[in-house]
Amino acid sequence: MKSIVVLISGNGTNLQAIIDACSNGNIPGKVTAVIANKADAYGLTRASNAGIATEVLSHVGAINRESYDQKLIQSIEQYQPDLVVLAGFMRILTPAFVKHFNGRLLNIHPSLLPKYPGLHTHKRAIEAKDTEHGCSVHFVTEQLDGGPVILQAKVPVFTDDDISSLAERVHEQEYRVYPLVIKWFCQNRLQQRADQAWLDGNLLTTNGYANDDD
Ligand code: NHR
Ligand code: GAR
Repeated sequence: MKSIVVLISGNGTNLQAIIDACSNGNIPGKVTAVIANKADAYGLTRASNAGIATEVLSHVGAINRESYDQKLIQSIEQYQPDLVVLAGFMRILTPAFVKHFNGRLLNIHPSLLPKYPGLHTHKRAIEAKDTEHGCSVHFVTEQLDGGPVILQAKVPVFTDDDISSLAERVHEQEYRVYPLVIKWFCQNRLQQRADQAWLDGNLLTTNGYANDDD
């Protein structure tokens, strides 16, 4: 049984999907702690309700990013995680943090990477009049939202969409793809080597497992 530590900043609906997938046996792992950088993150309540340890490590008042991330490493290490999962965690992590958890650090990003790294992805997709949008699960590297993609899910964008209707459609896909990728990792089927992701011994290319170009 793998130990999974989840980092959040907000609502924690992805966290909930992961907790549910662990408790129904879909993921051979256990969420051993949930750590938030915001005391009012609702995901902390979700964790408590599931009997999971929680911690708040506020970035407000931290001297700099390096010292914040060192404290974060110490908090996380108490739980000896096999995997660290970013689920709506809104702080950019330092190279030292990324190096420490290299190969066992995942993120879900609400766009079809490499399109729209960074923030406000739904707004950017609507403004660009994109006809498709989605989410990407990737290993985290020093390059923001630039680590190797493992799996993506696409959704259509409709002409009458606003940010919230589009975000909701993407969210439904996030709850499917993130638990699936975490399951693969916990089954030892998924590895990061150098800056590339491998699944069942196969190299994953630009768009991860669901590559259209294959
Ligand atoms: N850290 C590294 N090194 N690499 C990645 O790929 C990371 C990362 C930390 C977080 C998630 C990411 C996303 O999926 C993520 C990926 C926060 C920001 C950001 O600009 C950007 C991307 C992501 C998360 N954060 C602001 C900051 O100054 C704060 C914004 C806020 O508090 O609202 O850290 O999109
Ligand atoms: C998710 O849509 C996730 O993709 C996104 O934040 C949301 C968190 O929702 N992540 C980022 O934007 C990272 N910068 P949740 O707290 O309900 O899981």
